[in-house]
Amino acid sequence: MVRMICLLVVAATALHAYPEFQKYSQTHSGRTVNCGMCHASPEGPDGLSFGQVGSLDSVQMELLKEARRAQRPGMEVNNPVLNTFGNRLVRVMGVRLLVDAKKDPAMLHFYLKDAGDMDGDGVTDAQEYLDGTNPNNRHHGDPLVLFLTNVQHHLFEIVMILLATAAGMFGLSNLLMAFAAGGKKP
Ligand SMILES: [Ca+2]
Repeated sequence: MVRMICLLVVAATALHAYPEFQKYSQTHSGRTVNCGMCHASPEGPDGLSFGQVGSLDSVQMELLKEARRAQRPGMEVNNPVLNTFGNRLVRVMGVRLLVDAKKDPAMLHFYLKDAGDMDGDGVTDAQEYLDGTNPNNRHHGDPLVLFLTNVQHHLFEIVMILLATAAGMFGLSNLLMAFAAGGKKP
């Protein structure tokens, strides 16, 4: 009986899935994008596993319902079947705009343009959506882009280390020359 209720809940929630965004991100980037970009479970919201609708307790079900009522942008939500990025999407756009954007998934990039860089890897959430990388994971992305971004972020420290190294080598060189000069007989 409990399992049947869970399956009914799962069937109902399928209406709220957003595979259009996953498909767009995948097509645009050429990367494989799973549901874990926005959802707590990489398998998506529908199912009985952890992070899926069928596994939620009564408190989490209330949070889910509350998040689905967040029609307007700017409302704080904590949907247990979404991850941090997914909840941010709902907060930035609201459910109504999100549903509208399913018709034109490229619009998600437009709405996210001021949403920042959630994982702090230097690549904006909007760009990660286009790149098909995980906005929740600062280590997931094009290695060259992440490397250049990190260099940019730590440029001051890198310059300081290079200057200290150069000064150290200059000092060592002078010291060795002094030793060499001191060892010569007059
Ligand atoms: Ca990022």
